Amino acid sequence: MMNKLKSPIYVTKPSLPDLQEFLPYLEQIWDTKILTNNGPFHKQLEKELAEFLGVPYISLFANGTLALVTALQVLGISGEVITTPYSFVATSHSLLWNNIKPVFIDIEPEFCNLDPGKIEAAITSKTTAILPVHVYGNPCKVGRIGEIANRHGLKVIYDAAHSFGVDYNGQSVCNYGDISILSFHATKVFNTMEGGAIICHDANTKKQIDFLKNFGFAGETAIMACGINSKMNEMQAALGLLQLKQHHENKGKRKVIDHLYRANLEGIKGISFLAEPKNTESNYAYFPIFVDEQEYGLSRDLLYEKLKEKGIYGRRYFYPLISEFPMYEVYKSANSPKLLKAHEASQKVICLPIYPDLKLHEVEFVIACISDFAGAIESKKMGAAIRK
Ligand code: T4K
Repeated sequence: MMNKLKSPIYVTKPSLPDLQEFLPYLEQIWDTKILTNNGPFHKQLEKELAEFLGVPYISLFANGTLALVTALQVLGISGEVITTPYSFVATSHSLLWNNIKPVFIDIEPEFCNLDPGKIEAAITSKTTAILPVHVYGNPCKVGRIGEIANRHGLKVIYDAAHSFGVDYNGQSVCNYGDISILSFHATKVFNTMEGGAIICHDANTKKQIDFLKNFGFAGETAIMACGINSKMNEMQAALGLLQLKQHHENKGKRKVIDHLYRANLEGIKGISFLAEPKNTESNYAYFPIFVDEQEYGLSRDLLYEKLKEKGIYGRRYFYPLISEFPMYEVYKSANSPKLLKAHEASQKVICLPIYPDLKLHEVEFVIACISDFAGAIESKKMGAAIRK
């Protein structure tokens, strides 16, 4: 049996630039005393990110949740919105913050994204939009979702919190739909400690978003709507400028880890993982595995606990389903038999550690533990059979 790790490893660990490189940025902030409210680093990061990602307009935010809340507000979404239960709770919280009723539909098991085949049956006279999530950074079926939305006059807001730097069919996945949001939280592939962004297609929408994230101020004295304060500050923006420089190198390191997991977990009975998405430049943000208790011999939760005993702290993203939380289970669409695939994935998933500084011997240790536990069960079974 494998020993325990000396230092624990977590599902992720944020990357940071060299501290020395950050100091000149801090000195400039200290010199100029421009700390926030669309300062020079904020402006520069918006410009550099739009170029880097290949998107037309981007507005920085204090976090991804407020970006989502504002994205719905700027598009005037109301009534009912069709969404997925298999996500981080912020996705649906953004609806409740806007007094919108979430309507949950099931996911397709291939990538755990909202199933386009289930959208039309959920549309009512109150439906105004669809809010899908590119879960784990894997693109949704954007073509089909777009067609359905057009046919029914619905807006599409993509929660692309996991999808920084993901390209689909040769362009940023954030260019699909009416609007997309990103998260730059510490746990994301690109972080500004906390942070986020909205990506939109036209200058006027960006202008409205920029008003809304600054209390709704449209000039010094006019207020255009009940906006909120969700501005990114200058320290976060400066950090973002440096983080951008190391993104490609970090993505390369994540890719090696992803491939190591794929190559070595493949043979373990009862452990499965998602295929590599086609026509996609991935960001390798997460590495979810799915545990089939019958075949593997241990339940997902037991494997999760046994990994922790070894110092490996995965996470069960996304368990429980959003629809199982008290403020959501009251909705008819939260009824779990209708959300069969989402329920199944949620019961089976563990996201394994993946981040640029994760050492390859640590990845091998994770794989060896998963394989060893299965082996231990097999030999126990064999022992029992011999004794019979
Ligand atoms: N939409 C989707 C689909 C999302 O997944 C999220 C956020 C959002 C919207 C909202 O975006 P933000 O408003 O957050 O920008 C984490 C994050 O807090 C959350 O941002 C993320 N999704 C979600 C999937 O995961 P927790 O509670 O699991 O994180 P936590 O603090 O337990 O961190 C996980 C591990 O990462 C820790 O065990 C250790 C490591 N870690 C974490 C932090 C915060 C560090 O090493 N350093 C750190 O500073 O929610």
